[in-house]
Amino acid sequence: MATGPALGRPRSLPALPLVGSLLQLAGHPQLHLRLWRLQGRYGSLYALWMGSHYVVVVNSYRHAREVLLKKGKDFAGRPRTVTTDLLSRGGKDIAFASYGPLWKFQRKLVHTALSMFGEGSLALERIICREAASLCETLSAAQDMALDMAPELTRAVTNVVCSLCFNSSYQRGDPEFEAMLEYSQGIVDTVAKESLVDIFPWLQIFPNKDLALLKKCLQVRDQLLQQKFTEHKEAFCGDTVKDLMDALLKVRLSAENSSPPEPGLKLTDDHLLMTVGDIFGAGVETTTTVLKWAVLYLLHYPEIQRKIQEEMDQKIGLVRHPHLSDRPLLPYLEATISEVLRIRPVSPLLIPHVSLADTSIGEYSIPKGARVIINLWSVHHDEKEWDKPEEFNPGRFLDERGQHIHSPSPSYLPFGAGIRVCLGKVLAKMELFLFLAWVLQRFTLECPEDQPLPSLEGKFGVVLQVQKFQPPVRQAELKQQAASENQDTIAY
Ligand code: HEM
Ligand code: PLO
Repeated sequence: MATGPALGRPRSLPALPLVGSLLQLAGHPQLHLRLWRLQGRYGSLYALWMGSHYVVVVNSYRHAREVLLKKGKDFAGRPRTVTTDLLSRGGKDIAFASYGPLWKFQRKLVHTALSMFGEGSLALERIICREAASLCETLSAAQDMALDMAPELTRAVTNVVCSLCFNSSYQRGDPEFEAMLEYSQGIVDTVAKESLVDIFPWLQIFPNKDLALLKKCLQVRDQLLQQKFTEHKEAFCGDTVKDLMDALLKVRLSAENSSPPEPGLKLTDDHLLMTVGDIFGAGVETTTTVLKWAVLYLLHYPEIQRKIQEEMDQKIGLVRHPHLSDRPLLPYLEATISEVLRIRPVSPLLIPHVSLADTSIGEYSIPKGARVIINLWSVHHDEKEWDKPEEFNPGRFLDERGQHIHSPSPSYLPFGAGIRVCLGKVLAKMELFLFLAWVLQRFTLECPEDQPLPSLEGKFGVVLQVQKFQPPVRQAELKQQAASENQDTIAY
């Protein structure tokens, strides 16, 4: 068979011995924006060195799809880093685990458990609606008092994942919930930031503030997870499965009892704990972040909020609560959610992938062991694919008659794609729709006139967070509705 000419490597940023290309990246806290801008000089696919690690940066959807879908298996690895190893006890979770039979098994288990508990059944919808009702009650009760909506959104989302993982939930002011908020923020602030320790592991021997904070937060998280795990193990009888923790215990039990035992599929306590830790952590931080971005954009674009509410008034009214089956009736709300996920992707660089064999992307050869960063920010802000990409315009996701939702460009991958696609995509979409529908049916979000609108600039990290702000909340005058029901107005 004729072989083509040997492929060349992608163009590389200049690199110095030991530090690699760090000088070009240092001092830019928003790494996704820095990597986006470097396209101007190096093209949409380029390479760089982080210390001794060869890193390939993908900025176009064509190459992103090749990596994630067409050659998904070639690129299904994950890098091992100091901070993610601490978070996942050496990759015993799903998100930061290397590709292999155990990772596949864990993913399949969680997938099955998620379908069992809700996706596709009414159970999960009921849980989300219960939390949405409680959120609306809290907002309603706030009246003129100052209220920071962020922890309320977090509690609502946390309770959904908590019900799913542990069959439990938190009341307002629960000290365990407060501890969870604190440790999770500490982890988000310190994990997987391509920090110097991750690039130069030997720096661990020196005192490091970030690493110390991460270790302290992980101690608190581990204590909490361990306590839930012990309670479940003691109560587990093998028959009734109330939550994800039980489901994992049950599968482990049947795997242990099967003969012959499946080789390479031994799930230790650490594997179970870290798997639940992933679902809990991902379940809370991602969905809450998107809800905060959605609120922020609605504050900046009141006319879009009004359009969502008009659609809700017409299609649902106020005499009943929104259901999941209302999704086809509310295309403008759906389009708004899609636009939020586009303009502020939660995971702007996904989680880095690693090539498991010598392979290629487009016309370039990629060696085994390369770290591949998919810059979702670039994919979602590509001017060749999106008309005025920095403009918040839900209408771009609607067909000409404004009745059906569609993506105008394939350059859209908020949940990734392929073998490593997000495990919580269905759950997250259910939550985003129901929480926003419930809140916007009853409340108008607005910023008090004397307050500046909060910034739309994100804070880069393992998730792209909204910048911290403490907006006061007041309940303005009630708006009369046709059905003589009241609609509260709440300021965020
Ligand atoms: C991975 C996005 C919610 C669990 C990912 C990835 C993205 C993503 C971009 C990385 C894909 C890759 O590396 O190629 C999102 C967004 C969410 C969301 C935008 C909310 C709107 C959730 C929820 C859960 C979850 C609710 C849990 C129930 C996971 C897990 C992985 C993952 C376990 C790792 C998959 C693997 O490495 O095999 N998510 N996610 N996510 N997500 Fe989500
Ligand atoms: C969030 C903080 C938690 O305390 C621990 C945790 C676990 C899983 C991580 C999640 C954090 C951040 C978002 C991640 C998720 C796994 C998949 C998800 C990285 C660090 C995304 C969006 O890729």
